[in-house]
Amino acid sequence: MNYTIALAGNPNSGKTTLFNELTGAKQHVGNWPGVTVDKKEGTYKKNKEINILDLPGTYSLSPYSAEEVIARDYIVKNRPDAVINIVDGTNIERNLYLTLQIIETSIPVVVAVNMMDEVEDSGIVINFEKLSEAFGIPVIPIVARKGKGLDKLMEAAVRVADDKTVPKELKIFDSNINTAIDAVYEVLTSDYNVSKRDAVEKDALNYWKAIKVVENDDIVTGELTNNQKPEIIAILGEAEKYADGDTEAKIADLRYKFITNLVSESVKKPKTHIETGS
Ligand code: GDP
Ligand code: MG
Ligand code: K
Repeated sequence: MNYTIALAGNPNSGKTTLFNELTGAKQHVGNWPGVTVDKKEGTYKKNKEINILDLPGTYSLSPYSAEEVIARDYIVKNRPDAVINIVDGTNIERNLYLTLQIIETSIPVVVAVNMMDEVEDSGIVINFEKLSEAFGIPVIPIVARKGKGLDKLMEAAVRVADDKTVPKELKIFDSNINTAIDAVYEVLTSDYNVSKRDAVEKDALNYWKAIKVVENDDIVTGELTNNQKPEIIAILGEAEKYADGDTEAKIADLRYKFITNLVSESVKKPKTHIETGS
């Protein structure tokens, strides 16, 4: 069985280091079609049936940069067998913003918490079980630079790919936003019938699109048909009333709140933490 596993993460999270450790020297660097963003592909050095693809480093999956559009299109349209989301453990709160958005695509995903050498040196204690339980996916500590934790990481990635384990539906949004997402989803899926075989993946794509429409995502909104637009404009108008006129800002705010809560429950920082500013 062949697998495609994509690496996604913030810039500087150690994505290239991990990619090089996993693939050894046999990698191919090209460009993503139409843009001069590096596209690196290789095979896992311990199992040649596993293809590893390095997505561009991003903080988010917004429509505003080529890197983010490449990363999200690849995840939602190509649907790799699994995503490894590499996270900088010394900066976990900021990095989990992307994690939430990857989880929202309903793709099998494993979170790799990197830089665990620095995390341990600084006295930060991360409760991996709690994070894993909260997301409903494996969360694995690694030190990419020393190759530590990578066997476990790859075992977990293959496991979620085989089992098609998708993350939990997280309770991030408020009832106003959820009502709008569900209503947009109904509009997006009322137009056509999907075969049983395609239904699960189509549903995941449409649910993701529904979130993006409520976020006022230019690209996804631009793909709406003229039939869909009037109903969707009405749904968004209603949602905006309860979101101080800005559902995009509201959604971002709710994501940050979710992460802040989760981190306060699962990451213990030492009382006298000295910022190194590195
Ligand atoms: P990318 O931007 O995500 O591709 O990140 P890089 O792979 O270029 O890594 C960013 C920096 O973090 C480099 O200086 C790496 O050597 C360093 N780095 C990567 N992994 C680790 C790790 O596990 N521990 C520590 N301490 N540094 C790491
Ligand atoms: Mg890199
Ligand atoms: K560093």
